[in-house]
Amino acid sequence: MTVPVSHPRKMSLDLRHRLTDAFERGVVASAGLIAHGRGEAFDYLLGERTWEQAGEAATAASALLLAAEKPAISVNGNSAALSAAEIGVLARVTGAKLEVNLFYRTLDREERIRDVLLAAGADTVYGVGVEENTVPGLESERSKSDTAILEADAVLVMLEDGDRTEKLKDMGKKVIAVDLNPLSRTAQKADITIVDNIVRALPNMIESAKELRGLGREELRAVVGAFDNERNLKEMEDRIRNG
Ligand code: PTJ
Repeated sequence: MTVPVSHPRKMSLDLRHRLTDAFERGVVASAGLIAHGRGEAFDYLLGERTWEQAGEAATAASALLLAAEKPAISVNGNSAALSAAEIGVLARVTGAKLEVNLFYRTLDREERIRDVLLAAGADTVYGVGVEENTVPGLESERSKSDTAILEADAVLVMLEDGDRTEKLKDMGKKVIAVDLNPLSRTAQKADITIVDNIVRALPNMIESAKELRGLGREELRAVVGAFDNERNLKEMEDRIRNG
């Protein structure tokens, strides 16, 4: 459906339709539509804009991916529906591997999401058809990780909540989250949390990664080290409560 350019909520409605179209194509889970609604509510409260805290988190996140030996980007139905092209670009700029990882996992959805990423320009996509639970202590289907995430030292997870971040950290990995809810378990447990809409956060990460990619590992680590996630989350929470 085409929303008229004059509609005051055009951007928000266009994003909704990306989700509903992707749901009809079997990419997004039905619960993904509800998850999007929760994100919309937080985005509305934040004024649907990128705050400086989110910009700082995006810079630190790009530095962390660039500094990693084996970075990986985990992709679910919602992130593929909203940002497939940007995910492909970020993977290329940072050297990260892409892996499909789903909560409502079916082989059919894994293949569809892989195909969306390939059509958007990704080179290789991991995570399709893994049958083994490979993340210790994680009981959901998200435990079926492929080599990209298993071998990674830094993982970007987007639009998911639950206990995976804790388990990935228990495996010694650094975790970056994109989540509009600063109070979610994933947002709270990640090393770097970008409290922003994925459609704004990923272009910011790409821009930062392009600016930072000339730096050496030590300089990149210094950028990461200067970032305080706890304070950043608290400031974003305050914005929501008092804004
Ligand atoms: O594709 P699958 O099978 O892996 O399923 C994915 C969903 C999204 C259904 C699943 O991970 C889920 O239920 O997620 P939650 O627990 O609802 O968490 C999603 C989080 O993402 C919430 O904290 C939302 O506020 C946040 N969120 C939703 N849309 C956006 C967002 N954050 C950033 N940008 C968005 N556009």
